[in-house]
Amino acid sequence: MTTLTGDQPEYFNPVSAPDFLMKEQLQRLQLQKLKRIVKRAYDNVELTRNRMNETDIKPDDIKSLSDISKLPFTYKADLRDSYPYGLFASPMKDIVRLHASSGTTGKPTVVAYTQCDINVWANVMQRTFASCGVHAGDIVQNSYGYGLFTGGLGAHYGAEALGATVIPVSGGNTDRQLMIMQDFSVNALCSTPSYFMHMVDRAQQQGIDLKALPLRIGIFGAEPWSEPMRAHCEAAANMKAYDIYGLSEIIGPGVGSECRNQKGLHIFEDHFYPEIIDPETGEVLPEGEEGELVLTTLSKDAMPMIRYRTRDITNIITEPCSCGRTLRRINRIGRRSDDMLVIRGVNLFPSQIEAALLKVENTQPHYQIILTKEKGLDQLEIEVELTAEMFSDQVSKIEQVQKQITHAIETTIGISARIRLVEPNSIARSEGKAQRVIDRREK
Ligand code: DLL
Repeated sequence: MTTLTGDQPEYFNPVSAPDFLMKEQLQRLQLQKLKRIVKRAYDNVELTRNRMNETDIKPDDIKSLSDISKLPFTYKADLRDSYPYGLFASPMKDIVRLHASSGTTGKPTVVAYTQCDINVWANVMQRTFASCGVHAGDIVQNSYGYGLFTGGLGAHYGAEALGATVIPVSGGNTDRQLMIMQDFSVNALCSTPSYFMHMVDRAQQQGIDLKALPLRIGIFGAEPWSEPMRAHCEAAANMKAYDIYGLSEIIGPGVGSECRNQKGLHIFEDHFYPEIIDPETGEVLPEGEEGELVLTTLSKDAMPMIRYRTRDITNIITEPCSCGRTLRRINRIGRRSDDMLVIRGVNLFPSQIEAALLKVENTQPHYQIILTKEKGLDQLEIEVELTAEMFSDQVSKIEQVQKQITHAIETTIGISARIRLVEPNSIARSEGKAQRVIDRREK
């Protein structure tokens, strides 16, 4: 085990060394790995082999990194269609772990890991923690759900590999979370940002001052969150809040992470090859342009993913990062190509609503978007929780807040919304990913 004490420069830590490879070295490694993984998928996964045959491409045709664009895409539907084991490239005897993500309809999608894959996962999560400033000896409260969701075990193995002390509390039971946070002198917390906001509320109700605790770092991800939400989290607990990204189909958390600069997420490119494509045409876009992130796993043995369509919208940041990491960065993921809401012909994303709401002073990031149809016309209603103090304020003050929010929404997204201010704690809290949108329109 390598000990990261935080006293040395980051590139001095052997664990983080791949983050600082020279571009040519990295690309050489990527090409070598790409050739191997494409061959592995072709030889062992029927779906990939058939798709490659249909487009008349063979593993030997991959001669440079840009040849990746010749390969066919893999979609979420492919995992569903081959449920449960159809995309595995390893025999079951070599598979040591399964995870699954719940789909909106019917069966979950299943993902598999060999022992080598688990080791890679621990490595990228270890590098994630290091990049967020967690050190050996830190106490890490892991409030991501343990179980089929990849958040809990992914963060767990990474924090252990780093030499931190992990508290595997999982999600839920917020009062116990707060007790642990105080009694165990927790330095770093892993959770979804929305669940952390719930903890903040509950702490306030109980008179616990999170700012007075040794908590330094929040490692937040698994759902979109905005810059104003980050400011909220950081101010509530006097800590730094970092964005981490990943998806079960690729590995789980550990695909990318922010560094101390908090300006985009470095992709662990020695294991995951990113491309940005036009989601409509499938064409690769020039570096820097916004589009859909497509990822190819360069190391995953049990279930190689070739050009997986993540549906997550972002862009590659072209400038180098002053932290010294040579890994390319993506901008935070504010939306997915499939969570776009079309309301009266206007396209909008839940994250735009969150950003507009949080511009209004004293609003909390507890909200829900409700879509209905009245006389054939889409109606947008946003329920926003009042804070306890505001709830006891005069009606005129509450009306003023309502007006401010209405104005902020209208000027930001360009359509009018009905704002309903609701009692504190009346919107259901999630222990994992928040459900922001309730669509009651008939399909
Ligand atoms: O959410 C893995 C994860 C666990 C990531 C813990 C970070 C922390 P899935 O359940 O398969 O895996 O969901 C993946 O969640 O395609 C994104 O749409 C969304 N997502 C994940 N991280 C972020 C993030 C885990 N930092 C899907 N910002 C992805 C925005 C995110 N969206």
